Amino acid sequence: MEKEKILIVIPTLNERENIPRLIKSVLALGLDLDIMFIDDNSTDGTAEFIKSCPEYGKQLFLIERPGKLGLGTAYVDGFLWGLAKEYKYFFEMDGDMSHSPEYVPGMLQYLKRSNAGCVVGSRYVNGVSVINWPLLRLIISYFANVYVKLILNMPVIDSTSGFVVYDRDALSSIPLQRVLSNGYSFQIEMKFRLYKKHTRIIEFPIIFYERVSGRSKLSKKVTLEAFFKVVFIKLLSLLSLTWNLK
Ligand SMILES: Nc1nc2c(ncn2[C@@H]2O[C@H](COP(=O)(O)OP(=O)(O)O)[C@@H](O)[C@H]2O)c(=O)[nH]1
Ligand SMILES: [Mg+2]
Repeated sequence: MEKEKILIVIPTLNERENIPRLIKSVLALGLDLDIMFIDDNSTDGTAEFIKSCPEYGKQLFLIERPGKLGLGTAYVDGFLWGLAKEYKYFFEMDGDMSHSPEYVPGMLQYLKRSNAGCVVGSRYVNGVSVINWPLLRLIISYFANVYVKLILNMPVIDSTSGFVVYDRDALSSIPLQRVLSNGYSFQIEMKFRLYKKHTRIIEFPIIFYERVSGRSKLSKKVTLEAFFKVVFIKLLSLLSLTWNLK
């Protein structure tokens, strides 16, 4: 495998209407990359579509899980698969086209040019760059970041963003099997764990587009989980000397 190879990990739950466009635009970037989908038994033919692509088994890979096991464990499964191989860069991306593949080369360049371990595609660097969200959702997301800043005090503006690229060393420094969060707080916890390892995290401005097809799979329960998990993570990091060890 090439030394600089990229793995893009994409969790999917009923994204059949979105992934053809997503796959096409990611592959059109012409980068040396593979995509790993983690599908939680979608009922709309998502996995079948992936398997029917000519690139399947070459540039497109798929882990099929028996049911909705959550976003966090999906990423962890994808990362562990990639870390067992020789990928150098690991992207996290949603499967609903909210994270435009056009930012991938820029985020990657930014990571390579810096001494950071992670670049976050950030919605709140230049004001607010989110398209088509209801006002309430925008307010919740914005204040979630303010809340996280207050509790965890890490130098990241958009800590809940799920559009991220990690350098292999940074990602492999995180004890992935010990990550506590499975929903929105997964994004926060990953960044906090890096921050606690003194890994530099930098932000790249992106415009986030709300999905056009399908619907959100993350519930109010997941939002609430994130609210409490942030405090829990903070407490654990203060009380347990081993919480961030492999
Ligand atoms: N494999 C898997 N994917 C999930 C799960 N929950 C959400 N996703 C995927 O994660 C991405 C983000 O979820 P989405 O529903 O768009 O969340 P939102 O953007 O916060 O509304 C999408 O690609 C979903 O299909 C899950 O439990 N398992
Ligand atoms: Mg979405």
